[in-house]
Amino acid sequence: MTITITAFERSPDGGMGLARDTRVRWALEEAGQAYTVLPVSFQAMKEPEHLARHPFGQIPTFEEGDLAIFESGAIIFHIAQRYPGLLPDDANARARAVTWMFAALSTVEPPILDLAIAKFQEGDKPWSQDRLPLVQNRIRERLGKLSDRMGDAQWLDGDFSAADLVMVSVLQRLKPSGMLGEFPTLAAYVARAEERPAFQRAFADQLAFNTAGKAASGA
Ligand code: GTB
Repeated sequence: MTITITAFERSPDGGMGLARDTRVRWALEEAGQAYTVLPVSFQAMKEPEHLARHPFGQIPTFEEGDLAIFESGAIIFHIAQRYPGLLPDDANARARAVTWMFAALSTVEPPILDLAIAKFQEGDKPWSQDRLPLVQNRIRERLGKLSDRMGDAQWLDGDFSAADLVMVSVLQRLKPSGMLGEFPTLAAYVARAEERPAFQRAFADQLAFNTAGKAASGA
């Protein structure tokens, strides 16, 4: 059965890999699964055909046979459960990896998303400059604790797993801010994950997807 995911027709980041289809592509590459990508424009995202795939009109989504799901975390969890290589076999180790996936999405990602909102959606508000340091310090608080927990470890808990894939994807969103550089342990962790061939393939594919035709059109 063919796996189809959705992605921005053109990601606003121009192929920096920060849109959430990249983490799904990465999981599929780690799992060795071929997939096709359905590009969706901002307008099409809010139309009934896509709303049937994603109730909030967003990307990414995942379809295989009669299964259609959304939410990058749920998609990666599904891939990790269905195919070997992304979650440990031992039940307790698997539970810990799943715990870290939730921690990445519900404890680490929210303050990082808040920074994007503070900069890009609230940047012109009169109170924006007062709020920004508060948002940044909430991120520092989380990253400091994460960095302390990792110590000298290569990965969050034993071997590389879906937990690392999700956590690194969340941390990558901080790259434009430069804040990751304040935490050398985490910067090295992200760099280590990005060296994985599966990430390299996923990144190259999304970059090609987001830049296709641009040179020819002069865009
Ligand atoms: N919780 C959902 C998940 O994890 O799947 C969130 C999905 C989501 O936010 N999707 C975004 C989207 O569809 C794209 S990834 N936005 C369109 C809309 O809501 O109308 C977020 C994103 C967008 C752009 C950049 N960028 O350009 O740097 C980075 C990340």
